[in-house]
Amino acid sequence: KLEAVIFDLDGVITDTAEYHYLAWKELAEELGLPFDRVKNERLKGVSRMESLEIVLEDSERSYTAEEKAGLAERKNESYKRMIERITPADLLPGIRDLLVSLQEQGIAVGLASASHNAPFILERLGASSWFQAVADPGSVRKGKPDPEIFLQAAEMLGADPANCIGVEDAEAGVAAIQAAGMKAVGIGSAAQLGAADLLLASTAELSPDMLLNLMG
Ligand code: G16
Ligand code: MG
Repeated sequence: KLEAVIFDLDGVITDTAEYHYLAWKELAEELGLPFDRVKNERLKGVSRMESLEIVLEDSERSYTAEEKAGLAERKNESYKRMIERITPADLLPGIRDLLVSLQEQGIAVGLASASHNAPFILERLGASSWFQAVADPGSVRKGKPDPEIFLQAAEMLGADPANCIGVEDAEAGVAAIQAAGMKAVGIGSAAQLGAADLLLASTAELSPDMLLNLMG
């Protein structure tokens, strides 16, 4: 029986990756470091501090923990200015209808995002009321592919992980869902997400019936 669907945010509910890209690029340029869209791919689903390590990997000089905290803060301030522009029109295709029908069918909905800005983004999208639980990445010790954040969301919803489906666009995210004992829906291509229990090219293809069938 399907009790809950637990979503990733970036790449599933909305596409914040472009804003992360622009904010990291701005920081990299200030530091005189190369940064492009290829490198940005490696930041998807990865925490802010781990992302910074990837941005700094070509640097000739090393940074203290304090300096790193300052750089991450700088990136986050410019990112926060960008996400103020988000509106409900930025929900990815099919997501609004899916969340409405899950609510109508009494299926719980949770969020398992690595982003500390997730509550603000849900608010800007007008999507907060569809989520009964938002896991707190600040309280999670290990990021994806560790299952911790998906397990926290299931626990907040009072759902048995075996009766949950997770939806992800990142390889580490699909691995996290499966390690949590949940069924994984991957949004993307087989090259990265071949391990998913159900693979879809776009969120537009998601439907409640498809999710109910997957649960069996
Ligand atoms: C998102 C993005 C990552 C970002 C991370 C942390 O994860 O995909 O690129 O680094 O959140 O974001 P913040 O700096 O806002 O805390 P997800 O899990 O929603 O795909
Ligand atoms: Mg994602």
